[in-house]
Amino acid sequence: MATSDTATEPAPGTAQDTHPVGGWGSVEGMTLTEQIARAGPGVLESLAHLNKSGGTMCGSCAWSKPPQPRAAEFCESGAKATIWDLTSARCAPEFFQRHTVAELAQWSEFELEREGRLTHPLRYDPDSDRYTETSWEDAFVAIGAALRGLDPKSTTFYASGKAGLEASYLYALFARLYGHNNLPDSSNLCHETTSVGLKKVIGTPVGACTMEDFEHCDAILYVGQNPGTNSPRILHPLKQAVERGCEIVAFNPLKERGLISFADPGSMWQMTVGKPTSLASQYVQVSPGGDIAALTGVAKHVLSIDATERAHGRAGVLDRAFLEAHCHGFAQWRAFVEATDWATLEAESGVSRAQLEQAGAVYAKAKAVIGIYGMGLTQHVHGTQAIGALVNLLLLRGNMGRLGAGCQPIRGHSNVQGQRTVGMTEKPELAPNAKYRELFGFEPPMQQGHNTVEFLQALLEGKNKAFVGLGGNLARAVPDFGRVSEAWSRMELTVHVATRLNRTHLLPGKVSYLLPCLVRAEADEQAAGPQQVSVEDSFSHIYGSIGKRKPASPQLKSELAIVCAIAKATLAAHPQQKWDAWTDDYRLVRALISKTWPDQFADMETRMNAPGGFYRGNPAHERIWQTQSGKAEFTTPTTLDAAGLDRRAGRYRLMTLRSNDQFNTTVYGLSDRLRGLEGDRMLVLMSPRDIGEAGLREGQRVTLVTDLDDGHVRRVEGLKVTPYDLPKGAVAGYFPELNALSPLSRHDLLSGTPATKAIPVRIEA
Ligand SMILES: Nc1nc2c(c(=O)[nH]1)N[C@H]1C(S)=C(S)[C@@H](COP(=O)(O)OP(=O)(O)OC[C@H]3O[C@@H](n4cnc5c(=O)[nH]c(N)nc54)[C@H](O)[C@@H]3O)O[C@H]1N2
Ligand SMILES: Nc1nc2c(c(=O)[nH]1)N[C@H]1C(S)=C(S)[C@@H](COP(=O)(O)OP(=O)(O)OC[C@H]3O[C@@H](n4cnc5c(=O)[nH]c(N)nc54)[C@H](O)[C@@H]3O)O[C@H]1N2
Ligand SMILES: [Mo]
Repeated sequence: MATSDTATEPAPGTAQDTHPVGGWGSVEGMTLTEQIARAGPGVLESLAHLNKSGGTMCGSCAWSKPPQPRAAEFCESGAKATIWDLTSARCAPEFFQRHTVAELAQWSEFELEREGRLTHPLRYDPDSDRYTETSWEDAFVAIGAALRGLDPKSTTFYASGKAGLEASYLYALFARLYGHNNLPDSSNLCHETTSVGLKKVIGTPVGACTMEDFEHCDAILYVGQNPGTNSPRILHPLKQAVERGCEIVAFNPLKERGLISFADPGSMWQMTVGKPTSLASQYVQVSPGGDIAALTGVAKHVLSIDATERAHGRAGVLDRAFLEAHCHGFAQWRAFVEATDWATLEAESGVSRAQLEQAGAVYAKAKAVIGIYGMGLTQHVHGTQAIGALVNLLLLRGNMGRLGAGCQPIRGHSNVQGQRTVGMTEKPELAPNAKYRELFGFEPPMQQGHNTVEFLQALLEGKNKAFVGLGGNLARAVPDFGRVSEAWSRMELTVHVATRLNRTHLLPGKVSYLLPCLVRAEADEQAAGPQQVSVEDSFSHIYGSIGKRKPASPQLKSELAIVCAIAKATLAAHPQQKWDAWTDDYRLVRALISKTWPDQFADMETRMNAPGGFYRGNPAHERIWQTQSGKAEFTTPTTLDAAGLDRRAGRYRLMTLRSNDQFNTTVYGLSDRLRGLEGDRMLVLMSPRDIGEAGLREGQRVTLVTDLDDGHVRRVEGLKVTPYDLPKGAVAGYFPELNALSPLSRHDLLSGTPATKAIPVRIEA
């Protein structure tokens, strides 16, 4: 259905509200959360410092921090995350005296996190089934001894994407000194598809745009990313682009309000008398997993426009010079597209030829185009191919490596890209091994480590004996939650560096520690004085970040200090491995990062504090293709269905989503304001037509059952049928409540990213 309307009218039977994103509604949202989190005084001052040079870099998303920040350079989501961090609620040892782990395991995610910040190091006592206070010293000694007693290859060091570059660099170094490459991070659950898929086609594992490109593009293909909730600060450049005439074509099964209309909280005029800006001029409601077909259809139309133009003696719309000089695989791909008929493309994408042609017409006339994407492309069995399909389209007209053009993934955690940059990877060939030898005097392990899915497989087989987590709520965030939680407690050792209590902590291994750390907004005092950390955004810019708030408890340690102390307690002393000195002064660690990657990180110490940070460069941005062929690669699809599922009767494709009131498994409340859904997260969204055809009624509670014959039964009960504007055969609900339905075996075939955007399900009334 949807075409070029701004879609402020709710579809029949849906509960969507009509408020634009960003306006007064977001201010109300902030006030509410502020009350819930009971943040202490001074929180507004902390917010005012966010994302400005000399201030704190927000821990919510990885969007850019502009050199000329606005007065309030934060969004509703960033404010919620910061206020949540700075709560005055405390989850102290007395709390654990009152509650056993078995009892807490019955609590919801929201109830657990609402108890507030962890204040003391805790050790699990199996006799009383309680976490009890311990000293840092005892904790480190015990963890070191436990690690020394295990085969390093049977242990996993995970990171969630928040810890700064300094702690992450040392964490990866520690893993390799200890003897493994088992270094998955949260990227393995989201943009690993990018690390592998984008690298394959344009030779860089990260986005190739800069902020400047947003000032010069005249079309944006916006695929499977929800800016209103997950990266709201991007709405400002999008709005500015639209106001100067740029067209946005959205590809998304669900009409996300953030892509439809935006009122700017920074513009008093818009907030009071002005009209909100309409963002997407066309909304292509693809079927979940339908993007390879949809983007191929758009490209097919571009090829046909080109043929018509040339038949009339004009130059055509393809960038032939670019295709000739810079691309590989074009002829083969073109033959595939020409041989694929429209009926197939329509069936596989779930959208009409007319709509795909309309998108093709916008693309063909635009001089500079950016392709933006998120989890709607990456979390599929053929996610890497879906990224390839977007890149194919961009390459056709040379929209790569020039002003106003490029391919830009929107990353999740605020430093998830940076953690990969500084060596957090399971792939030994991506580790800085020569520098490790030179700077630290050891031979790094060259055996492949495991990514998150491989870790979970090893866990289920009883082969993974220890887990150290630098943040995250991994057991809850991954597929097959049920089987995974059973296996989790069988580990010999579990260590969590965390800020708040979560479900994974309630699955203690035989020896188990919960180590509370500072958040980014808190002052980090070490022997050499107040310490800064650094992070990398989605545009490969590096920024210094300093916390100013008084820590939630005098007991807290920084992530870096905890990593160094565990390393020191585990490894034999070595003169080149200066865990104490590095803890005293993080500048020494930045100096190591500069020495490890001098081309990218030279003079990091001063450059990271310049307004707008510093750019570590990106070869694809300069049209240097570090791919196998040395050129940008066209991807000839092996399938048009990114989900890799047949369309049998009674089978639906379940997309798992984030609400406006959550950060991953951290659920702040029950309001999904932007989608007009309030008070309940146990929902299954469905089109009114599908509800009718399935003989269901609105409000009825149903059970979703995973439709996969692999010997495992996966069910989630009590989901309320809720009409929503969705394509036929698509249903949607919330992560993490529905994670028990997601099979671990379904993941992107090249990168291992779990396929949580088209889970095959049946509905039982
Ligand atoms: N407030 C807040 N901010 C966050 C987070 C949070 O939980 N809360 N999480 C952070 C993290 S770690 C990440 S990775 C990012 C995630 O940010 P996003 O990439 O936006 O991820 P999702 O919200 O999971 O889903 C994105 C969109 O994909 C659409 N979609 C689903 N299936 C398909 C499909 O097959 N094709 C297309 N074209 N679209 C599809 C959905 O409707 C949804 O709008 O956000 C980060 N920022
Ligand atoms: N079905 C489905 N599943 C998904 C997704 C989906 O779209 N659908 N998305 C996936 C994605 S993209 C991701 S990234 C994962 C993430 O899922 P999670 O692992 O839940 O994400 P985090 O936000 O990293 O973890 C939150 C926990 O980290 C700790 N924490 C918070 N701040 C800090 C800090 O500054 N330092 C430290 N050390 N700890 C801190 C707190 O204890 C908190 O409980 O979920 C994935 N799972
Ligand atoms: Mo993520």
